[in-house]
Amino acid sequence: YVPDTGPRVRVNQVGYLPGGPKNATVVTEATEALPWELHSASGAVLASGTTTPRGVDEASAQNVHSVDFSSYRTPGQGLTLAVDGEVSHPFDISGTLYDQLRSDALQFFYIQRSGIEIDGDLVGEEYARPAGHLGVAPNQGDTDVPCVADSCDYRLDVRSGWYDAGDHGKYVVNGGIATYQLLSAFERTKNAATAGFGADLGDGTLRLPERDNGVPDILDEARWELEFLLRMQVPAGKPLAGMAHHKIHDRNWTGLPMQPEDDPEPRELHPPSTAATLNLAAVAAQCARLFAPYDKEFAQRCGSAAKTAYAAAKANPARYAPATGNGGGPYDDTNVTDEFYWAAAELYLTTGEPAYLTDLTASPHHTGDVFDPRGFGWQSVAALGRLDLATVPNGLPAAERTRIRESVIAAADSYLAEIRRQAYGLPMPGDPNSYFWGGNGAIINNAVVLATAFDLTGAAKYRDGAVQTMDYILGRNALNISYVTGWGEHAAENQHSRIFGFQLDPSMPKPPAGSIAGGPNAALQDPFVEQLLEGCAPMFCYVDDIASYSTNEVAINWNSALAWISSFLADQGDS
Ligand code: 9MR
Repeated sequence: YVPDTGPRVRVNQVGYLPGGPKNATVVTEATEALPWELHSASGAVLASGTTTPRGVDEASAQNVHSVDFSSYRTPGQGLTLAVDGEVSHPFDISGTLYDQLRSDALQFFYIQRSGIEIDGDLVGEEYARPAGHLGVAPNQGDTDVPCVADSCDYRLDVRSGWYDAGDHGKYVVNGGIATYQLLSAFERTKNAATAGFGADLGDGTLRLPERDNGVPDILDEARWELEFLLRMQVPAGKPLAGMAHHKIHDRNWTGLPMQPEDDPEPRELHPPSTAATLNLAAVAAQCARLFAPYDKEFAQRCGSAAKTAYAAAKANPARYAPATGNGGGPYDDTNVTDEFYWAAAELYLTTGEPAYLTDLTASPHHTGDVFDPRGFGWQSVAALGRLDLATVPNGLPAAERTRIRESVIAAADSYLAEIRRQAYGLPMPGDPNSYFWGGNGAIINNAVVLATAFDLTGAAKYRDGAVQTMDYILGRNALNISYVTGWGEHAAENQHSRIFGFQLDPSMPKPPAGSIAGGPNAALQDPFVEQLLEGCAPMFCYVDDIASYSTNEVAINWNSALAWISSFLADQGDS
């Protein structure tokens, strides 16, 4: 199977910031430098130069050249780059490129909501649907869900939250990291000296039922999940009180497409896990400090849930969710030292209490290297604690703060070095291990570290690294595809989702603009790509087909990364 990858000149199809780096990659057999020309929409030559031959790129197995046209800074629309007889997809140069992407990426969460009617007046009639999983037939409802283990013979009301991805499951560890990233995108605008240029995450900025309620909309959206996470906590008086149930999902997998309100499967609450409990502790602690100015009662509810959860996890430090099961994903994790570190960090940042500081400093992650070359994610969360300790005001001694900040900057330097090595400008090594399930989310998370280094230092090279990372996501890649629906001339639009079933049933919607696909996965973990893509070079191990859940699903934790970075980049404007 050889996909049509269009013109051999690969650009960020969305575009480039006027003052930012402007790089392209050209696929060619040529070994000598080639002339390039930047063209206006009407064909005028705006700039020209010669390419830099880069040899064979490891991840794509392509012979490639790079083009750097950073010195051209004039805003324009519909520009193209011409090299070697080929003309790139069109792109813009503009300081406002990422403003709308910030809101599209965030708007995705509203459309993923469970337990509430989706209002077509807010997001378009094609996305309108009745509330899912409130117990209205044929749904069996999240309002009264039986726990399926011997240890828990009760039922809980665990309505609300977001559907995790293309399925109708709701998983605390993944809900936790996604909520963290929305809260962190908001918290950044309060703390970063480099934030605020056009920053707008306030009230009335999103199309939500809660808009104009005096609370920033991004917090309103996060709260829809926070309320779910709080409901997943085992109530007082029950066994393992204070811990969080790991997940709730269907007893059996359903087929595609399937709107949430049509799901007839029994819903099942799975037993508590230490990882889920610590995720709840961390995110509820963040909630407590960020909601305090807007809703004291809710902030206190979060704060008390965070403390109870943390204590329960300490009393039950090794309850692991199984790696097997049916009807939902496992989100299994048998190393929770990083979750302990993250939770202690968030609780310390919120409360300043010495007990959390003691636990934090005793953690192996406090001084260890928490920044993986292949990014952080739901299974490895130590980086979240480190990033927040570096950016959220706290009472650590100055030398400690310096050490923590330097660790973020050192990680960013290593990602920059990788970007320079990669002809497609990625902050990840080029071997197959970088191309895993959900790798697009992890790639963007490395850009989040780069962006944080920019916030800490003001050094443009870090911001430029974040921009180059988005070049890869938005089209400067071997498949010449933007992985974000609606963004770029040739973009993913058939992501695996029961809700966005257009490819199977044209009466259903496509994924909304701003939905990011999981991305190339060299391990080929679904039957569709196992057959279709056998032997693929890592960057080619992706297909824009609804059948491929291991390369082309939507998910809240990847969209939260996209929301964070587009919020950061929207702040950069013309600079
Ligand atoms: O994103 C998850 C990825 O890291 C795992 O390797 C994969 C297999 O366990 O599961 C992914 O998460 C899926 C979850 O299990 C169920 N809902 C859809 C998620 C995205 O594909």
